[in-house]
Amino acid sequence: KKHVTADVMGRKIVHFDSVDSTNTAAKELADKGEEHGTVIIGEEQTAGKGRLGRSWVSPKYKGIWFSFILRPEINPMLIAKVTQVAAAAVVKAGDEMGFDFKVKWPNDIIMNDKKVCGILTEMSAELNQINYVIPGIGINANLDIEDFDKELKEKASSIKIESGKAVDRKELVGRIINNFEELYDSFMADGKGIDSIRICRDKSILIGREVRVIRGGQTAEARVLDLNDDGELVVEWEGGRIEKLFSGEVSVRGK
Ligand code: BT5
Repeated sequence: KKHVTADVMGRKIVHFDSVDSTNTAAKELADKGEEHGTVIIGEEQTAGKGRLGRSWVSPKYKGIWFSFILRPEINPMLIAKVTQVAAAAVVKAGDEMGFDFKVKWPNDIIMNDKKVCGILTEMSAELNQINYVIPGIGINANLDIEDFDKELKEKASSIKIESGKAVDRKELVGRIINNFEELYDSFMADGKGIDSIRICRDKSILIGREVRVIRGGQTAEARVLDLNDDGELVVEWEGGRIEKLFSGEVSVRGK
């Protein structure tokens, strides 16, 4: 805990040597009333989750697999912003430690065109009331090439592989928690999360690129014009129509 100087975030840290998923564990704790700001960390996840039911490779001691329990009083429509706050907190920590992190909207952190971190934000809400929001962050800190299967090697990597040296996981997670508190407070203050969005825009790998957008099982080609102050991806479809995307799956063409 020596790297955590934040007040509320990480005031309590629940640590597991092994856990199915820190998001699932966080939800169970939150259902029992666990308070805002608690962080759940697992040294390994036996059933790490990606989005849309996909799985997340989470070998023991090599990564940083963790989740926050948040109880914000915001419109459930705003939960995508929590993902941006988390992404910005990771990128800022990378900057502080000299890692060249880029952001692939909405939830991936990239080094040299390979994914080194993913974010999964889950929520429990009734009517227009949020009960809790759980952003889960998975960082491939010290994974080795052998930790990825043939298919994953093509698109995934670790900070250790890309930077050539092992990462101090405690320092990195501490910095992320501290940055998360600052950026989350700023989001609560302005209701938009402008500071986080700007960090994500500055480090975006998508702006100016040709991408493939997958929506409702359909694929279409577009050029990314901007990440606007509302955190939406502004794209121009082939043919010239401009649209703002609020969430979705985007892949860089030719990759
Ligand atoms: C994500 O999903 O990128 C969200 C990942 C969130 C993981 C954290 S770890 C702590 C917390 N607890 C959890 O159970 N989850 C969160 P998505 O964009 O759907 O990407 C998933 C896809 O990335 C998979 O289908 C694989 O192709 C690939 N993948 C799996 N493991 C990976 C890894 N360790 N690094 C990079 N890519 C991976």
